Amino acid sequence: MLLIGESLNVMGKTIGAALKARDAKPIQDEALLQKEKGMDYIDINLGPSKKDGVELMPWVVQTVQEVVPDVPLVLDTSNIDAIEAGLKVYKETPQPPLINSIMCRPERYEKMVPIAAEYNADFIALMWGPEGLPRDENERAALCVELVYYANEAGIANEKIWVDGVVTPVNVQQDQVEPMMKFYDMLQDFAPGAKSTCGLSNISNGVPAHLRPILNQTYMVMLERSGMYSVISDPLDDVLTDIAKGRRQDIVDIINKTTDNEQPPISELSKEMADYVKTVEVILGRKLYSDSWLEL
Ligand code: THG
Repeated sequence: MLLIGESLNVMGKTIGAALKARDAKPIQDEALLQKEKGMDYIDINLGPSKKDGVELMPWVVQTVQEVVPDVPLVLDTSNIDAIEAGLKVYKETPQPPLINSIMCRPERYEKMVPIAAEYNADFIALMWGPEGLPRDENERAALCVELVYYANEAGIANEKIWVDGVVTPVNVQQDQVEPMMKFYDMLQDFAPGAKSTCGLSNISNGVPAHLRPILNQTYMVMLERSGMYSVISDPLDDVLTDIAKGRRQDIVDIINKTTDNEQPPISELSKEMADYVKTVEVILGRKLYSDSWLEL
């Protein structure tokens, strides 16, 4: 599983202030930390960045590339001109830069696909359509086919398209989990060779901070089984990174066994493993979500 670090983020306290002040040091420290933590890509998340994105994005790209020139970057803002300005100054990395993201809305993708083509960038295809969030796997598939077809016509191969089905928080929408997995299960049928990604931490948005890691970790393992290629994740979650890099087969096994209803009784498991069993059941909607799901 490839990892994209999420925490170079305008919403963060330290990073937000550093971006505003054009203070390079905290941003370079964050980039170095993410590399040390094993992130394969770094997401530069500037939010809407309407006012100064065109000036800010190239500054951040250059600031980060000064210290980690070999780490490919993800340009994350809804400001299209800011994305293009970032790509203009981007110094070649072993993998191409990744545009985050292109929505399945003609007025967006007609502008952005040509930019991806011109700069040879990969892009995240966000399954967010003219009517917002799709309701199920079939609506996601229909949106995906439309955008992939348009990109192919512009000369972009499926291998350069990273499909994001849009993860929603489990505590408000438990019923979106299954459609997501079904969508990724069939992705290769209608977009052969396409890559995939998602904002993993969205699943635990609004959940008490100490409970977020186990939800994120469990959901990542479940998505990997449906072919997920990469996730945007918290670089400070060392267990998540260990799982992603194949160092925690014990956790993968208990999660997959629980998905298949073949887990041992809770009483025979360590507290650590029992917690993963309970978390799978909440994510799959076998148990109703509540913040105290691990105590039940
Ligand atoms: N898909 C795509 N891109 C995305 C998302 C997605 N980019 C943004 C987001 N979703 C993924 N990135 C984050 C970044 C931070 C958090 C969640 C997702 C997060 N941060 C903590 C919080 O808000 O509590 C800490 C913030 C801080 O640093 O203080 O949860 O879905 N393509």
